[in-house]
Amino acid sequence: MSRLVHVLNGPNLNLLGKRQPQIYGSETLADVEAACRTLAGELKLELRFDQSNREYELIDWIHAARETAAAIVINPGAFTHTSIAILDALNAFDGIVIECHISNVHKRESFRHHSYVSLRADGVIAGFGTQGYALSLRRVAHLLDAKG
Ligand code: CA2
Repeated sequence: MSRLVHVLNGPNLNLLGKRQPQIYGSETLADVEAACRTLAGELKLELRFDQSNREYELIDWIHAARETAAAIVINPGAFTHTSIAILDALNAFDGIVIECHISNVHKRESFRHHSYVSLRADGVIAGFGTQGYALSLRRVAHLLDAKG
């Protein structure tokens, strides 16, 4: 059985660590990817890690994951709050879906309180900073281990 986890990052997350450290911290996305790779090795997960500013590219990766991945960890960025298309793509994926936000979206502007992606996600994490990615991977490994 596949233990491939595809970690997907949406728009503007390429700027992580370069602006707004008070909200998103000082780690870059490359730092987050490196930490995820180390942890994935420990958890015996295979990892793909991508970022795009383009909605269609995220959708294409979700479609590709249908054939290859056991789980998707997704920080859809602002598409969280707008994209029915990403929700539809995730609804066509049979594996585990974890929605991961660096900031606590519920403590922020009201337009960040609603998530289309949460309608599909098996778990949601928010407000744990970039540590949320590691916690998401741990949850995926736990669920895959439980499936046997
Ligand atoms: O908290 C999160 O992870 C978000 O998904 C981040 C999105 C935001 O639109 C969501 O409401 C919550 C924004 C990502 C932008 O990332 C930046 C990082 C550093 C500097 C500028 C943008």
